[in-house]
Amino acid sequence: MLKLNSLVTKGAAFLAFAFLSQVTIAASGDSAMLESGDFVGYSFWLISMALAAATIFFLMESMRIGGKWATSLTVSALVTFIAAFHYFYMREVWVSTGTSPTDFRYIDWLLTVPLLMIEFYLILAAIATVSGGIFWRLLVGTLVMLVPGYMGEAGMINSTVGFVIGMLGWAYILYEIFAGEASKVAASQAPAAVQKSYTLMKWTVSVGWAIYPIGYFFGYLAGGADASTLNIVYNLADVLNKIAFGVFIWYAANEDTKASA
Ligand SMILES: *C/C=C(C)/C=C/C=C(C)/C=C/C1=C(C)CCCC1(C)C
Repeated sequence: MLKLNSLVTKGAAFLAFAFLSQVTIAASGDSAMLESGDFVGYSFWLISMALAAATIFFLMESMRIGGKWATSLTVSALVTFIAAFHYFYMREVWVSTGTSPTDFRYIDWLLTVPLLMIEFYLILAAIATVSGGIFWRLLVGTLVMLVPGYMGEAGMINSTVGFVIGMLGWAYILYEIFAGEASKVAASQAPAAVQKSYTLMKWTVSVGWAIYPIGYFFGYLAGGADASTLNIVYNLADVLNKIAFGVFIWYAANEDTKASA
């Protein structure tokens, strides 16, 4: 057992270093130069590195804590991993064109938001018996939120219509996590540490996520927003919505594991 453990840890360390070298290549590659004084460019860079570091942390902790929490922590790592690669690319788009990498944000969201939604299911599944319906309803809410939002931004449908349908999808997600089955399981069966992280996660989905529709509103419905401001705000929002969100899950995993040791 001890042998297997150290083998797994070595494997994880190897993966982490392979990832780090990949990050270094991707980040320094054939990129256009980041100009001194380009604060939006700096914010893309900083978030890229924070996401890469968070990925290694969640991976290593998933190996260390393991057990019933391994999956939740691995999914946190997947979120930051996927986002890190999108951020390398988005930085390139910004640095070489000075325009917002909107398409890539949506591709990133389409992959990472469903994974963030799975986390609500996973942290509850770690401590209680829950139905898969929680996950499927949150997934439907995600698609109703993101697909019309993209179509509205891309000019495929009227931008107000895209916004309104997207808001309904988000409202449905909020309903599920504040008043639906997920919230009931959390309130009635979760130990204190899991309840605490569930609360932080649900407020992240309310307050942290509000930044994106606000950006959409100013960008498309209220006469246009400054691309620099919008990108800095989105970049900072992702620190909360992707990295801190993962840290909340890590907190529950760590506390629950210590409590049952
Ligand atoms: C890591 C990325 C995250 C958590 C992205 C979240 C994106 C949203 C919450 C987007 C929401 C939108 C609406 C609620 C209305 C329509 C426009 C959207 C897609 C920007």
